[in-house]
Amino acid sequence: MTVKVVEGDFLQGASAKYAIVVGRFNSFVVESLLEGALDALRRHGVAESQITVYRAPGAFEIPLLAQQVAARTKPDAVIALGAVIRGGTPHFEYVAGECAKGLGQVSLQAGIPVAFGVLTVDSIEQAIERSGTKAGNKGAEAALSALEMVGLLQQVGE
Ligand code: INI
Repeated sequence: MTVKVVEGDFLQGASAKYAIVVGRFNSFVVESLLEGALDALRRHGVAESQITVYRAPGAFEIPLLAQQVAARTKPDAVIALGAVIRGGTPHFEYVAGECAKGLGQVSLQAGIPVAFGVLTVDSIEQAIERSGTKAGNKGAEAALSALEMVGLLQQVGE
């Protein structure tokens, strides 16, 4: 008996259309996430004409912008990028929680992958580590996840 396995790769999503929704807050970190995401898409064959970047004020606003972009421009995937840094304030919990919850809703509502490249970290040091230094670049990881999911969804039901 041969079991059919359906799995994405990084090839099929190359001709798809991607929207990157970026929160400007903590921009010194977020711009590195954006560079990482763009670099990952380009190096996997996605043309720049297939990518549009949208900027929101902060992570709290990312879900609404992502929802509107998904509804009005019909991308194949959204890549959400931002940085929520705790810094000892309870504001963190609300902003990070609403951003994650909202993006999950957008994904299911629109029926497209929404990659979660929003850092939720305790310190600026952790944010720097995850935006292109010793812990990799979470923007690039999010872009790869979007690419893989686009290819995977193309295969479902084939
Ligand atoms: N927005 C972020 O993207 N990251 C943060 O760390 C952050 N903190 O800590 O306050 C943050 N706040 C702004 C928030 O996203 C909204 O833009 C603001 O509350 C206006 O609605």
